[in-house]
Amino acid sequence: MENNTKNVQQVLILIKPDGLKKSLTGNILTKLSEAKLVIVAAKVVQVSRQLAEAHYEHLKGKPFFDELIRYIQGELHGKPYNRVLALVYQGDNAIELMRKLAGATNPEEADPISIRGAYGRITTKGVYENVIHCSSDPSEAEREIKLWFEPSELAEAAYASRKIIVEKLEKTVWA
Ligand code: FUP
Repeated sequence: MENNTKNVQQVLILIKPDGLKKSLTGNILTKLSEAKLVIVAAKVVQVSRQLAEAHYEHLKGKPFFDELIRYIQGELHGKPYNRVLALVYQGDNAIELMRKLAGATNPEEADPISIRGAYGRITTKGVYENVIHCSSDPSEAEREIKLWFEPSELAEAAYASRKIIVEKLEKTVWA
């Protein structure tokens, strides 16, 4: 009997500052659309040091860590590319499908038809400028999505949330 069980997953995709500077956003989104997933969230983010370090916490201590933090914060690419486009995709086997389209972490080892193989490079300082980030497994995806997005920013609830009362909240509104 055919197994029709769906394995619906969420995946965090970041188009990194090199992807934005090289004007690859459209190409990357077109390539990612081959996976036939749905977008459940998208926003432009100027990445704080705190967010960068939390996102890459598993790489703390690696020789390329500081340069990697500067890269994701956009310090290697300057204004106005000191930002990333963050997206959440959802669908059956989303992580495996997206990682295949993204290609291997090292652009030199990535399939040349993949996003990283086609557009990535290794800097002289040894950082893989590999154009996009793609979550590696469901628990990392959950950790990352909760780091980058608030529950209200997702068009569909992916994870359990709760309501809290926030008093004395300072927020910026239109002048
Ligand atoms: P990935 O899951 O493919 O993003 O891979 P990692 O979490 O292992 O690596 C995160 C980022 O660190 C990569 F996107 C690029 C950078 N990196 C290097 O620059 N050099 C390395 O040897 C490994 C990773």
